[in-house]
Amino acid sequence: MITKKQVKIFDEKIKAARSILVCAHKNPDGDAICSVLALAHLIKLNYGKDVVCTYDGNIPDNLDDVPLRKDMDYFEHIDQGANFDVAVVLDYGIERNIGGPNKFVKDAGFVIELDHHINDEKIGNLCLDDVNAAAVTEIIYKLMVAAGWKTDLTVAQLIMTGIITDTGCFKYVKRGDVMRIVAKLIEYGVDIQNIVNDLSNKPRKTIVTESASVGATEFFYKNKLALAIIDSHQYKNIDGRGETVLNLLGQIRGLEYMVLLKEQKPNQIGVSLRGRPGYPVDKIAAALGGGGHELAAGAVVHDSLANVKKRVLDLFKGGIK
Ligand SMILES: [Mn+2]
Repeated sequence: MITKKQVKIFDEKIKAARSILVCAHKNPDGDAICSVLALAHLIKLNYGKDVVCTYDGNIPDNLDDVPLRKDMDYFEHIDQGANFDVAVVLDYGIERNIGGPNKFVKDAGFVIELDHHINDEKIGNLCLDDVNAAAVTEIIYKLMVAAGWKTDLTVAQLIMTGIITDTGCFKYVKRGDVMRIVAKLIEYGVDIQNIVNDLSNKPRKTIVTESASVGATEFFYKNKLALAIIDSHQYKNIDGRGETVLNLLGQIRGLEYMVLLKEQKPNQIGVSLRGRPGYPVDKIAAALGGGGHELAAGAVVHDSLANVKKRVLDLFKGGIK
């Protein structure tokens, strides 16, 4: 619930600001990028102000056709001495997830956050957080309505794209609230099929590499756990995620857990964990120094591929009957 008082503070701070930065978490996903671009565009439409949209890490290739995508600037490409009156931080979870842009956030006169992650160490001076929101773009929609802002089809498409990507195309929707927003966006003119089509936008080498990884998957613990690997050579062909590997493995009958090990560089292994409903993976991710959601979590472990593989399999051992 966004209060009138919160809207008033947001309005006053944006009105007074001569410079505004908007950013989200490092290696932004669909919700992170679309919430940055939607909020920046709403500020432009309603306050006539240009906003610096920045990020750290990589933007997945399948998001190349997101509206206004070209407005996302890599943080090293913006003026390093810049000082922002207001920094808006979206979808960040914990402070260290912000990455490079965090130096601008730390120096900003006022920090506004909109997030749906559980976080006990908030960095915002104004916090428009909602852990029940399916996506941060859902919070932006609610802010837009509460503030009575004018909007356009680009904003509507960005909000829908954030919802689609963060809910796995509505699979993870838990409350009717977000679907009522989806209905409004459709009535406004957003075409879900077009958005999903635009998101099917990966380079051929990525899909070919991901398929090869699936083909070499090993199965453990009476075929209840699948473990796939993307080595350092294959890693160059994917956009850092390998989501297709997990999606394909997740369709195998009887499988409870999916593990993907990505050799980002020697002795740096990205671990992605997925569980079927009833088979949580968040505690295993936490044991590896990472985190995430109950059924989708991960970590980055600084050790050899062989050692990380052994460690992950050992952690699952106790939990699998
Ligand atoms: Mn999100």
